[in-house]
Amino acid sequence: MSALLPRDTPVQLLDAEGVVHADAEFPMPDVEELLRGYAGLVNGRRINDQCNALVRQGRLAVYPASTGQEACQVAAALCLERGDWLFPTYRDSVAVIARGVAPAAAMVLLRGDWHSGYDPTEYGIAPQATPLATQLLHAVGFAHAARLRGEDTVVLAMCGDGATSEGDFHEAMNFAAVFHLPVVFFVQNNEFAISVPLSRQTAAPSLAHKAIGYGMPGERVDGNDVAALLAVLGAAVDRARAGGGPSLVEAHTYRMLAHTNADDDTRYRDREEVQAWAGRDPLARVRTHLLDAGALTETDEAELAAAAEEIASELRYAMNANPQLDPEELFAHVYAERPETLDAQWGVLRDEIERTEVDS
Ligand SMILES: Cc1ncc(C[n+]2csc(CCOP(=O)(O)OP(=O)(O)O)c2C)c(N)n1
Ligand SMILES: [Mg+2]
Repeated sequence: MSALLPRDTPVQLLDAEGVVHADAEFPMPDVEELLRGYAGLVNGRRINDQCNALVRQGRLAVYPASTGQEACQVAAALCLERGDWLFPTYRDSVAVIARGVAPAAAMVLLRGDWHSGYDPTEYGIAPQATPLATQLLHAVGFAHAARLRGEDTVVLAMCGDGATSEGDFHEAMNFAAVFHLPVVFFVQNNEFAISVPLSRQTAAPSLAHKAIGYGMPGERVDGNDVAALLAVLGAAVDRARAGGGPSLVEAHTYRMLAHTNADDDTRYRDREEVQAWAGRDPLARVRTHLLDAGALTETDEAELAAAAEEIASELRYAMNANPQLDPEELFAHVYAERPETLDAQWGVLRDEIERTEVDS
């Protein structure tokens, strides 16, 4: 039974200084995988910076940044095969992009243009969920259906620390365990649910400890260590694919910025805490390790930076173009036949548009 319990301290393969800590259970990923991870981190950080700027420029309605959490984002995408499925939240845009969606398409939701800018079936990625923990139930239902159809699909479902207090979290974990489904629940514990700290969220020893209550294994991992994340998530995915059932992985990380641009985090946390986490940056440690191993040169770094800059500039260009939107789409796909009440609302909006077009 104790095999279901997580360790007392999170699995770590690279510490904040980039020093290797060998682990008997979780071997260090090979250099190619680490280089892929590092490239994803460089792109992810640049995308986060760019999106934060686009919010200030009024080009994005909102951006829940994953700044500081890029290792979780990148590992979640890299540990899955093509036919697998990812169920992300509003904060997981970098994971969506790391799995292949074009950044501009990933931003459609946060720009407020449409519910999702990509075709979920093309990428094996569900639409990003804003209602907390609902995506966990969708993920479990999806895995159940895939199994009934005899498909070899693994589902990775992401959520935050706050979302673990939702009833949906409990129902999803319980159903997945009882039906022994191929689901990896991946909790990014970034210490806060908007202004609510983890200490007000749970009295459990850790979020990974919740797993044993459902009869599935739980593991804790350093969420700023991409090497450890690739190893731990990779093992959880392999187990699920081999018929070993679901598991819960809790990554210990930190939300370096405010919840979104609509939040002022100086009101509920002190700068010393934020500063301490800046010293545990996910990019620095793997970079140091790769440089020390002679696996990363100055030329490689320049190429990675140039590629990230190219992504950011394409995103800027796309976001600066005014989208051609049809306001009537607001009322589409709600009912098979539009009821009179919605007709009336469209009438009000149409009149408003006509009036403002005449005025301007
Ligand atoms: C069902 C539901 N209740 C409340 C909210 C409002 N809300 C949005 S984000 C958030 C905090 C979530 O925190 P956490 O799960 O830790 O994720 P994080 O934002 O830290 O990534 C809340 C309460 C919501 N979106 N959905
Ligand atoms: Mg959180």
